[in-house]
Amino acid sequence: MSKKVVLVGPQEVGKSTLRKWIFEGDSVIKLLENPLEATFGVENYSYNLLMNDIGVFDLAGQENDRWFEENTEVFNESDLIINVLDARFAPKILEDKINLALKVETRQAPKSLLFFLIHKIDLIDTKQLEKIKKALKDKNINIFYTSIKVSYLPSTIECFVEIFKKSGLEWENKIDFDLVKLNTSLFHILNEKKVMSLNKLEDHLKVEKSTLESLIHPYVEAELLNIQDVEKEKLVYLLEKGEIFYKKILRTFENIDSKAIQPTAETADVDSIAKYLHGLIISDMHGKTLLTIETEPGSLDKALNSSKNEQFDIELIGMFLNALQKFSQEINVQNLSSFRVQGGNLKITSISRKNLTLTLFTAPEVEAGNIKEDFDNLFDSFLTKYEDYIPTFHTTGNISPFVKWIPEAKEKITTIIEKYKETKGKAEIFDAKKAKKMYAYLNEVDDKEFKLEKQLHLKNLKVKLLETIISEDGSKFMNMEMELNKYLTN
Ligand SMILES: Nc1nc2c(ncn2[C@@H]2O[C@H](COP(=O)(O)OP(=O)(O)O)[C@@H](O)[C@H]2O)c(=O)[nH]1
Ligand SMILES: [Mg+2]
Repeated sequence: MSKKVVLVGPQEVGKSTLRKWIFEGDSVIKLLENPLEATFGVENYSYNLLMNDIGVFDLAGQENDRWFEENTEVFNESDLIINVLDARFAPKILEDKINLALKVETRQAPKSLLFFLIHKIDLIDTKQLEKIKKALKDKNINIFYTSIKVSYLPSTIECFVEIFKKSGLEWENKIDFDLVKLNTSLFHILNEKKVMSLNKLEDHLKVEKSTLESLIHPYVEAELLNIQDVEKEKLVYLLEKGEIFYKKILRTFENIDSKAIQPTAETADVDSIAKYLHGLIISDMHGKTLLTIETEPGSLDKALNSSKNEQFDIELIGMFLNALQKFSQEINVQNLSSFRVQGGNLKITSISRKNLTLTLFTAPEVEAGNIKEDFDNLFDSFLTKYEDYIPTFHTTGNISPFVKWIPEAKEKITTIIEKYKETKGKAEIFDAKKAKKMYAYLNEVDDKEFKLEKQLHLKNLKVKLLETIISEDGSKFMNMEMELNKYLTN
């Protein structure tokens, strides 16, 4: 995901300071003591927050009027425009500037989210602040009152967390069931109509041509579908393997998102491991299955085949995941080293390494982030153990050596899930108050006397902690607390 953020406002209001504080973890003490050099024109920075590439366009204040007067393109395609204004401006001036910004920005960037910061509130008294709030109270806009003076930090942090939450940052590679449905719909219609032109499919699935091509491509490669040019038209149809695939797999997935089906309801023991993890599959880049492990007999089958399709074939799941992954990769244009499909009663999390993919099938409420590291390790131990054999598997398709690993893997899986059950109560509840307090505390640390390395570490910790607060990730926060304690006692 990439987001374009524009920081705009008159000169000296604090735009560059806010940018360096939030995205770089700079010390507010230093920023207040040593002002930054004035920005000229547009300065373009790129940051990474959670899984998002963020391009920040820091606009020079001296030219503020120019940004608004000329038909400038700087706002085009932006996701977020943060307008910074000085709290010391008269209420009437603030109102005028807000009106002008709204007019220009809604015209130039109709899709962008607009935010207004009345910044440096440490420099005005409560009476003045009340006057401003009164003057702006009828404005239907996102407005925040901020300052980076230490005593105002906790509330300013709240403001930025809210801004980022509203801006829809991503913190997990997530594929939602709409994508799964697109795959099932494609096969469903082809199975029904036997053959269809690309144009008709576009209309039927309501997708753009390029998306449709990305959708079809992996299936053509796997010889499930074929495309043929017939009289200036491109016709798509199911091959025999595709028909089997539809009957044995996709029909099952057509209903998997409906909440009415409760695959785990039949599990007798309410706190059994299978209630958390139904099972896992290791497959290769062609979607061939190396190994299927069910946490309880039939647990994976039950979870995946909730519609009780008699022809269901678990061996083909890998192929489906592979196509899904390739498709998402193409439309997101990014390398998915891990991805997740989340639905009403099932969560599918995949980790890819060295042309192999390990996929976990869990209950939707299981926080995959909390167990991912343990499964990374489990996958690594599998890869190390079978490193030499895997090329042979690619040529022969013989899976019998892998089966010997199952008892060992099952033991490890049990340990991982038991540990998860123990810590989940603690980890799942994200202590936002504590995290924000900690973040504010880190901002009070005066790092001037620190060695460069320690200063950098602090900046890094701040940005990481901010990410944790935005994503409300309980287990990440638990780890951060440990890291912070270590840092602070050093
Ligand atoms: N008192 C106070 N000063 C601030 C605050 N934020 C930034 N400043 C100061 O405002 C001045 C201008 O900041 P700068 O980021 O360069 O403004 P820009 O021109 O909008 O980029 C600097 O001296 C900052 O230290 C704040 O919250 N309170
Ligand atoms: Mg500046």
